[in-house]
Amino acid sequence: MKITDAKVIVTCPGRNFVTLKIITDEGVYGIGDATLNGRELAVASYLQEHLVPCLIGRDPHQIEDIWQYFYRGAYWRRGPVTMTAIAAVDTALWDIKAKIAGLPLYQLLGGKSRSGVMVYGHANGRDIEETSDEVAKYLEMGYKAIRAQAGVPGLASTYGVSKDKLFYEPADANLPSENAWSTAKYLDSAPHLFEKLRERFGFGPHFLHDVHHRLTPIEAARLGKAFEPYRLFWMEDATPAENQEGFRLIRKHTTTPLAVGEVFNTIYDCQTLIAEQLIDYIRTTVVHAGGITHLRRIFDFASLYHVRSGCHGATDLSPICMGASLHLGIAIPNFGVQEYMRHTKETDDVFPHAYSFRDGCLYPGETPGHGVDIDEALAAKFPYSRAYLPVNRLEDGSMWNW
Ligand code: GCO
Ligand code: MG
Repeated sequence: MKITDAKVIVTCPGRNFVTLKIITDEGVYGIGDATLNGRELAVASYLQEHLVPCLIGRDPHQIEDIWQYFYRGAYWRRGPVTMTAIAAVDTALWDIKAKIAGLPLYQLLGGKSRSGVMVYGHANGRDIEETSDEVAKYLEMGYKAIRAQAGVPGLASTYGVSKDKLFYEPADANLPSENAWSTAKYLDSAPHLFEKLRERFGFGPHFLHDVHHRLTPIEAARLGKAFEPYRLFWMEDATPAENQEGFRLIRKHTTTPLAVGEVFNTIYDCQTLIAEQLIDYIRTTVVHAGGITHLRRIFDFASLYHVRSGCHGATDLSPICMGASLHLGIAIPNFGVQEYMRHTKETDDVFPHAYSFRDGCLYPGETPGHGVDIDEALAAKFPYSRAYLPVNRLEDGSMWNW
């Protein structure tokens, strides 16, 4: 069996997505997500110019060898653009292998370890009351786990708070919009949100919170401590993790579980975090961490240290990534939770998929492969439209982490 063609498809059904479609001489094809929010065309070009020419003529069954060829074989390793491109190839190849076997992908990954994949949704509001009402809506929809974010009093805009509740989309402008940030104001307000949520909803639902890289380790330690009475499922991205050792300090001070890793792209980004048990959940995902092959390696490593999966699942990860992630999530022993931000109808129409939501869980479905397809004719009706993630400044104008 041979790969005869590989196409890079860029489409914007409400937001930009990059997809790789690998075609074989037996007519079977597979697809992989290659979307890197705000840097889409860099990945499209990396695939088109550098990986696709090397794919033609290869045996699509040799997934591990092809992965190693693009990772180890290239002198320039790692980085989000490279690893997203490799992920797309890898995901498409797993899709092909499972389709040929006539099996849903999870069967090739060891079969089901659980009946469904618990997901968390996003409740957000301009203030605590509005967020609390949003939480009530998610509970009505059957969610067992909910991420809660609220506007910070005194700040014009806050990460995670959007007008359109179900489809939060941070890449909101064709040049980066600017947010303002005050750590002091945030630290004073964030614990009250969870105090109020526990008062209203009790301790049944799981609550999560995303700090979005805004704090230093000692500030994160203080917040983790303040959250303790409200027993969060996790506190996410408390501090930027280029400096993995920074988490030692947070860990020393709080029992609030820690999650990190949506921007990581290899196992080396979380090696210390996992081996020293500095985190509880690793958020690496199929599309940004080298595909199913590499993500499974990360999760296996994590399983040795009681670290569980908590895959990123925002709207900028296409339904293909979600489908692949669900097959992995239902199979691995150390699954934790899966993020699930719903895609718009336009996006779902371009990417018909077998997965479905029921009672707070997603189910990958039984379609051979990862169960997600692309309607190319429809995709062609939505041309690329440049969109950036915002940037963030402190109130005195200093550049800060968004
Ligand atoms: C999350 C994330 C997203 C990211 C977005 C960037 O936890 O879902 O932090 O909201 O900001 O995916 O592209
Ligand atoms: Mg996040």
